[in-house]
Amino acid sequence: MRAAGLVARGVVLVCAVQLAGCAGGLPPRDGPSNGAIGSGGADAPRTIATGLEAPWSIAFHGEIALISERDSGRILEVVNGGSGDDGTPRSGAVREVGTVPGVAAQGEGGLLGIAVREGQLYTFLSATDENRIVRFPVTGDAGGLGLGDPETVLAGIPVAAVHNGGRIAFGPDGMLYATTGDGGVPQRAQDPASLAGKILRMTPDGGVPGDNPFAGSPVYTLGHRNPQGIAWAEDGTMYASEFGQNTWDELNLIEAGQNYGWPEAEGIAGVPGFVDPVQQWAPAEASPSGIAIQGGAISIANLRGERLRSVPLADPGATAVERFAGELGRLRDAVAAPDGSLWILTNNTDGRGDPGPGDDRLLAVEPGSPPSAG
Ligand SMILES: [Ca+2]
Repeated sequence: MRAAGLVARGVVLVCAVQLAGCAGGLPPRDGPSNGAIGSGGADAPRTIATGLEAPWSIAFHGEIALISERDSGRILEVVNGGSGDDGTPRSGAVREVGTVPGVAAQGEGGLLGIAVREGQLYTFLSATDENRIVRFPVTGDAGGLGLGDPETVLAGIPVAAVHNGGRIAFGPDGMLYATTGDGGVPQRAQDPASLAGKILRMTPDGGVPGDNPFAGSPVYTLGHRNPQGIAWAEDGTMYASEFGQNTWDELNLIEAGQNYGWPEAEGIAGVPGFVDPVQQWAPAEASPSGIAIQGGAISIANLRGERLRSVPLADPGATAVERFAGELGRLRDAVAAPDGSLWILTNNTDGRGDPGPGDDRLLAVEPGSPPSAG
């Protein structure tokens, strides 16, 4: 398998650049490793970049990886795909593309999700008085990218110190989707007139698509507390991760016009009128942010749970594979990389984590697969 070969080679390369922890890949971190399978050994992550400051999101401009930093407001590019011409990894090889103007980092807010379409970089950012989506033309070539003039795509999303949502991505329908949190005001999630506590769907220019479920509104689904991950299966099925309050974090199957319950229902509650999640986890073992679909699984980056969890796409309610528990610290994002691997962002430098050597890091791992495959 291509991915397996990539990861196996990664073990050697990581050891070549890291003096410690070669026997088991990266040095272990303090923390539980309760039954996690597949960690260490041939499954060891390949380091793409190090020294990131509170990174939040990864997006690909062609084959060039871009990273957002929440507090600095910087957009970084990974130079030469993270390796030199001879395949030698260039750990930490990132350069600044530009700084997004207007970012007012506060609490969980700042420069959050990013997405790329047709040479434009879309950013979800917290300003002093609102969250908004702003796009920029990406200028220049690999190793010398820049940002052109900003253009606001959607403004007026409520901002707060917590629960800003903030993930953006283009769906297979060519539309831009954005997750928004309740901003600490739960009832907003049930208010169709509020842009908070929702998943939004808009045209690349920020217009309302004619086939949105609520006429004239970018609201696509409602009843969300703090969703931070969205991804689509090949058949177009959309999934979203969501932070619950104290009891259940969620993985939801997203369908237009549906209500996912918050704050009237949390987790699998069976309340009529609300859609239950396909799977739920206790926040201490989860706290899910970015998700990606690659290799037959939905892979979920978990913050407080400090693990990568992969749910089999063929049966999203089935037991998940858990990897890297307690080894990498908090995980913020997961994306499907063009080379078939899964790239993940650690999140240990934003004040809530315990930074290890090189943190924060962008890592390539083997994509998740169903636990009972074969
Ligand atoms: Ca729910």
